[in-house]
Formats: sequence, C-alpha cells, structure tokens
Amino acid sequence: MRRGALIVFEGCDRAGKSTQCRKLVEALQAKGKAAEAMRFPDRTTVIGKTIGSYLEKKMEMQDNAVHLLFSANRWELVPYMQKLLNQGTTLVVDRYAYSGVAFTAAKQGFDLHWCKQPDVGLPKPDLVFFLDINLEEAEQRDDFGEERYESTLFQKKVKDNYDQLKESTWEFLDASQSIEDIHCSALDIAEDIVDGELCTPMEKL
Ligand code: T5A
Ligand code: NA
Repeated sequence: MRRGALIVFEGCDRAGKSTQCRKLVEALQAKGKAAEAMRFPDRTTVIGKTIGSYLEKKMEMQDNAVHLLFSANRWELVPYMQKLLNQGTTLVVDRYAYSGVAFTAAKQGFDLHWCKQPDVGLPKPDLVFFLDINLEEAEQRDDFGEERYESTLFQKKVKDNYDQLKESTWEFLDASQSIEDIHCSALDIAEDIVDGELCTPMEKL
C-alpha cells in the first residue's frame, strides 16, 4: 500500500503555521485524500504538559534538559506517526525537529550540531514549508509576546538558524501574503508530493 506523505510547516512565531496546517488538512480531506493534523510540541502528553508549563513561564528548566524534552515529545509520537503513514494517511505537522534546533540554538552557548543530535533517526519530512515572515509584521499579530521566546531579538536569531537548516525538501512561502494566497500555493505543492513518488522506506533525519 502507498504510504502517506510527511509534510511539516516551520517558521518563526506567529508566521501563520497553525492556520495553514488546518487549511491544508481540510483541503486534502475535501479532495478525498486521507490526511491528519499533528503539532509539536504536543502539549497533551505527560512530557508535553511539562513543556507547556515551561513555555507559559509557569516553571523554569535547565536549557539542555528542556531541549531533550522537546525531542522526547517527538520520539514518543513516532509509533503513532509511523502507523498512520503506513496506512496511507498524510500527516501535516505544525513544527518539527527544525523548530527544536532553531530555537535552542538561538540560546547562549548552544550550537546547531549539538542541538540536532537528539532528533537523529526521526522520520524525515517529504516536504517542509517555511513560512517566511518579516519580524516586525509577526510582532503585530495577535498574542505575540506572551510566551517564552516571543521577543523580536530572539526571533531574529531563530530565523538565522532556520537559514542554516534549509535543504532541497524546503519550500519558502511569503507569509505576508493573504491566508488564502498562501494556502493555494501550499496546496498545489503539497498535492504534487502526496500524489507523487514517495521513497520507501522513509528517509531519516
Ligand atoms: N519550540 C517548539 C521549541 O523551542 N522547540 C521545539 O522542539 C518545538 C517543537 C511553542 C514554542 O515552542 C518552541 C517554538 C515556539 O516558541 P507553538 O505551540 O507551535 O510553539 O506556538 P504557537 O504560539 O501556537 O504558534 P505560533 O506563535 O508559532 O503561531 P503560528 O502557528 O505560526 O501562527 P497562527 O496560524 O496561529 O497565526 C497567528 C496569528 O496571525 C494571524 C492568525 O489569524 C493569528 O491571529 N494570521 C495572519 N494574519 C495575516 N495574514 C496572514 N497570512 C496570517 N496568517 C495567520
Ligand atoms: Na501555532
């Protein structure tokens, strides 16, 4: 049986990832294709609840430790992801390992190499959409600045890190366009991947 595609949305805070994930899943389903949404961090698990408290600044945690928790939160969902992908369901994922690396590496004393190690071996996305936002514009969007990491200086470092992570599977989308225009571009590209030749076995990070 044909496997599903692993599609990820990445970008700085408030770039519009959740909005686009939701619309892409709905559009694929409307076209009769099996598709499900996922997000990282998944704040519903035991690990995810701890991450959630950390992000909401309800608790402090040592930086290396919280990095490993973000990665563990992905690993604990791998069996679920693999099961759906093998059943032919496409997964549209709101953030993945690239967020993990780009955000921790923006902290003092961290480098990209160390940050990548805990995620080595995770299923590799077939397609990564990078929602490219002007940081001044992101600041204007609803709720910016409440959670940890939501400062413009930090986001600038995150953006520089993302620039160093991009590879051939990445598609850049201009996040300043309208929600509908971004969605149309994303759907076109995603459909080509979902209907195209997907390598089996899946590649790994
Ligand atoms: N993190 C995450 C790590 O440090 N390590 C990790 O391993 C992982 C996975 C939480 C934090 O965790 C960090 C990164 C983050 O700092 P989260 O739960 O994904 O990650 O964060 P959220 O706060 O839920 O989401 P974001 O802030 O990233 O926002 P989105 O999803 O990019 O944006 P969205 O779609 O919610 O839209 C934001 C606002 O903009 C509007 C929307 O209506 C909404 O009001 N909007 C637009 N407005 C104009 N034009 C458009 N095109 C628009 N698109 C959306
Ligand atoms: Na989001």
